[in-house]
Order: sequence, then C-alpha cells, then structure tokens
Amino acid sequence: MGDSHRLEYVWIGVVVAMLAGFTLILAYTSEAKGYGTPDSAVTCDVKKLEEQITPGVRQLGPGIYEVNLVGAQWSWNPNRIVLENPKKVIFRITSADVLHGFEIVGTSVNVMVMPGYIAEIEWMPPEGLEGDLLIVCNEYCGLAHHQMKATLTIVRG
Ligand SMILES: [Cu+2]
Repeated sequence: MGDSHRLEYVWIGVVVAMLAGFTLILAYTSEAKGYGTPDSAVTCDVKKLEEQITPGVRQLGPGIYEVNLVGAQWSWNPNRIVLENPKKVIFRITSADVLHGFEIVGTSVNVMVMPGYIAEIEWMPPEGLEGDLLIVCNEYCGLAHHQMKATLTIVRG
C-alpha cells in the first residue's frame, strides 16, 4: 500500500468525522436547544373551509384582534380590514385553491399561505403606524396574481 492509499484513508476519516460532527450538532440543537421544524401546523379541509375559518375581524380584547383571511385566485377575503389602535394582531390565513403569499407591504408580516393549512402569526404593529397599508400576494398564483391585493387601515385616536 503506497502513500496515495494512505491519503485516501485519511480523507475518508476526515469526511466521516465531519458527518459525525454535523450529526452531533443537529442532535444537540434539536434535543437540548429545542430547535426544529414547526410541528404544530394547523391543518384544515379545503372542501369545508367555511366550517373552519370565518373571514373577518374579531376583537378579542382592548387592542387585540384576530383577523381571519382566505386567499383565492385572485383576491383576499376580506379585502378591506380596519383596526382601531391595534396592539396585537393574530392573523389566521388559509388558501381556498393554490399557494399564495400574504404580505403587508412595509411591515414584517409576510407568510406563505398554503391550501390545507391555516397559517397563524402574531403581529405587534409599531405604535406610530397608521393609515392605509397595502396587502399583496407575493407568491405567483396565476394570470391575475398582480391584482390580488387588499387594504389594511390602522386608525389611531
Ligand atoms: Cu398571487
């Protein structure tokens, strides 16, 4: 066995050690640190959406709102949302047909909307934020994708 073979075994050892290292890091972060993929996805039945989500705004408390939305080619329901002095907004969003993207332009709200799943996100609107905000679909969903928009109006006072 010549020198070239010895180097092959050294490199095999290096690769195996790296794989073992990565596996240990994955095991450590998932078990000890609790990092992982979302395992609490809320599913829904696209054929019975009306039983599982009622589009519209519900006030849960002072400044706390739940906004339920359904995206479908090519609109958001509701397409006009008005919130008075919102402190915390819980969005529950699903799709009635294909993949959509829910984005409130200029904010941190941006979530993928998949048929069969209800995306749930919490948003604390910045205190100075008021007026009309544009909601768009940011996942290409067909011919009139560019027209799929809605308005969120934040009223302060
Ligand atoms: Cu779209």
